[in-house]
Amino acid sequence: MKLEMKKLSLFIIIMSLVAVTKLSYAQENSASAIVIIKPYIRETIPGTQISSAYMIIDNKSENTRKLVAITSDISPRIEMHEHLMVGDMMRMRKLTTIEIPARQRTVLQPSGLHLMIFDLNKPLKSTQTVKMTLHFDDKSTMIVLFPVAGLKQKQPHH
Ligand SMILES: [Cu+2]
Repeated sequence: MKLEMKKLSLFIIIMSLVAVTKLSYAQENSASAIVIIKPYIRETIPGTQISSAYMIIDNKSENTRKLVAITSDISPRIEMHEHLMVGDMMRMRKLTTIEIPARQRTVLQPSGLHLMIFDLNKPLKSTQTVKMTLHFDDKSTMIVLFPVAGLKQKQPHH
């Protein structure tokens, strides 16, 4: 009887170790360590086929992550952009990646880093939500729902 109890507790200890190992493995090796805060995409300006999208990317992992691509059914061409001042002019520049340092947040916001959506299949209306897939450098992906923000809300000048 005593031996059985010992065996059982040993079994429980081993199983909990396995569970803990699996959990930390999952956290360090998938996009679960990335949290997206307040995503939104702009309603389309009538007569245009472009939009831009914003969010805060929170990297809770110990590793620097890079956003490398964005895909969606709404458009065949979604780019990562930054705004920069060239003399007195605000210009946009295409980026190949957006870095999110370990244990830090990278903010995509008007007049700063943003996602630029070209060649929209359909105009975006403020009642809808848009699904986009974020692709990271560790090959992980994350599907994010972006509510469409109406034109009356604060807009960047593009
Ligand atoms: Cu842009």
